[in-house]
Amino acid sequence: MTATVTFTGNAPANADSSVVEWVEDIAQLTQPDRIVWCDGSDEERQRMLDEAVEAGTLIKLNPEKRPNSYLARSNPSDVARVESRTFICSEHEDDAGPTNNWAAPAEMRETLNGLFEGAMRGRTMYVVPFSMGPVGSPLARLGVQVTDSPYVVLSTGTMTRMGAGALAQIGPDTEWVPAVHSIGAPLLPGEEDVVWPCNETKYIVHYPESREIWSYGSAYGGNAILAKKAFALRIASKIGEREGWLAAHMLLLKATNPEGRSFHVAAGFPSACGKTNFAMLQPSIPGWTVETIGDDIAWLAPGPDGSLRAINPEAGFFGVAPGTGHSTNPTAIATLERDTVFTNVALTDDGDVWWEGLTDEAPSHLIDWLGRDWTPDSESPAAHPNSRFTVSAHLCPSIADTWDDPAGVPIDAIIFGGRRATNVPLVAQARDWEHGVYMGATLASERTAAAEGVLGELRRDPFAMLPFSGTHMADHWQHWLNVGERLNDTGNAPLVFQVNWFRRGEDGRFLWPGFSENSRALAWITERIEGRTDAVESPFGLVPVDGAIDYVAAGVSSEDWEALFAIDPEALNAEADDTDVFLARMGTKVPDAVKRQHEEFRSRL
Ligand code: GTP
Ligand code: SPV
Ligand code: MN
Repeated sequence: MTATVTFTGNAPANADSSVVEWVEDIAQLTQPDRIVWCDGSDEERQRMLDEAVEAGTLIKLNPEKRPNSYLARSNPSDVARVESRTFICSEHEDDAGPTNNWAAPAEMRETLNGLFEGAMRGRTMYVVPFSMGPVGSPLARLGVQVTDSPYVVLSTGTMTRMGAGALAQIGPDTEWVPAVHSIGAPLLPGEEDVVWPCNETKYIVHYPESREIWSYGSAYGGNAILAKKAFALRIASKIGEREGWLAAHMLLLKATNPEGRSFHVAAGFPSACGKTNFAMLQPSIPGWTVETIGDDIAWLAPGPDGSLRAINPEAGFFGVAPGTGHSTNPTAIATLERDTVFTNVALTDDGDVWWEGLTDEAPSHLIDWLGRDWTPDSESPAAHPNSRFTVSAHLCPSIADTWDDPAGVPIDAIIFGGRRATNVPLVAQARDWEHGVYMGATLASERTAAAEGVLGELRRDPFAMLPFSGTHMADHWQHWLNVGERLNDTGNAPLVFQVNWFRRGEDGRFLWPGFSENSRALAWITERIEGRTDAVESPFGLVPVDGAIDYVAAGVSSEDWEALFAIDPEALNAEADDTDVFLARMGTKVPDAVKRQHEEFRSRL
């Protein structure tokens, strides 16, 4: 043994040697001042919250307004996922595909070794074991992240089952995903720290074959909470491909109709396109209830009975703040009453938080997300458009009691959706699984603030996974076709649908009120599952017959209702041309089934 043992001398006695040795290696490389193994206890969390307040990273909110809640303000350069700095370093470039940044693993390892060398000097390295999915569930997976960011430890504590319970699951033969994270801001002796240390240089790197994650330079969200997008989607999509299950950027919900029949739904919308809101839906239709199972990630696996079983691998919500208000998402507002960490929202004069859309009227004075005085006359928004809340799932009043069932829930319907001002109807049913895969594969959406880039620009976001696939996108489609075949064989394949809450009129306003009224599309979907309502053919698939959805009760005029389903042949032909270009860009791996479906789409125009 070398002198380096002092680094890991404080490892829990039951920590598997594979973990201890890895921690030791990373400590050798990054040279932290000390190592803390996180146990996930309440005392540990409180201690870290207090320390983060002391360091200025967190501002404690007024406990009378919002008990045990905090505000973090990030560095203004560190506010969203950086897709341009995210890499899938598979052995072969062709396994990453045209939608991912790729670099040769050996080359990337060399680059990262250089960056991580001494990166944690002057800081504490936290060892954060976690389980994605209920601890011990056959569908759950284990990981260990090391990080020098207390904010990231606190976030991972909320978003996963973090601590001693997860570590105890790791034995000599257990597979676990190692995730190395550094903010890349070593401290010289005596150097004063800043409230949100990070580095201009950023790398979010995945090695799909060896199932490793390395992240450098950012402390924000998906860049840094590696359990989430890096593990539960990018690495998991690769694992799922090998093992026959699906990692999806999807919410999970349970809808119960007035007769008491329940349906489980998985819905994939791109970032900031309504998953949290749909998962927490309060139906406007009397007699219906919706319960929440997950709001961002679903793992879907064919079960022993031939049904598609789903778990939410996460344990909390990292949700978009702007637009979340009493009138749009009262369930989220109730969830956030206490025990919440807010990031990049505004601070009120009485020590509470505010963001655009929380209330109809803005307070007369705020401190904005950059720490500046703000009034309603200010030019820029008070909260960053990608400001977020981090809160435990069990604080959500609509959480289903089956949300953490180790066996998962059986999925009845899969929905794809995006932000589409034009072309895409409010709701349509795929003719079959293959058509559903085509819907997912050709999904497009207008860009949001969840990632860097030009807002509003239409981009393809297949399966809402463009930034999250650890594999070649066309391989992802083939994998969905393969899983569908297995489900079809048992007659248990879920029905597939597409929705669009964001179609606009010529005057630019949304044609559909959205939010609680989305229950009307959801109810129609369940009626299709039950075979209770007819549908008519359209180029997009099967759409509701007249009278099947009570749009008048939703406050929608008959003109707007028609516009929500209007077909503009010229615009659709242009979109089909664009799909040709897109499919060509995806290359030779595009499954024949997807090409066939595209030809069929054209022939129906
Ligand atoms: P990620 O966490 O980034 O994956 O996003 P998400 O898909 O969970 O999106 P979320 O539910 O947080 O919604 C993002 C934004 O869309 C918020 O500002 C919502 O207010 C808004 N939004 C959600 N549902 C609707 C809807 O039905 N209609 C309209 N007009 N806006 C919506
Ligand atoms: C998303 O961007 O889809 C998110 C937030 O859910 S993050 O975890 O940062 O990816
Ligand atoms: Mn997301």
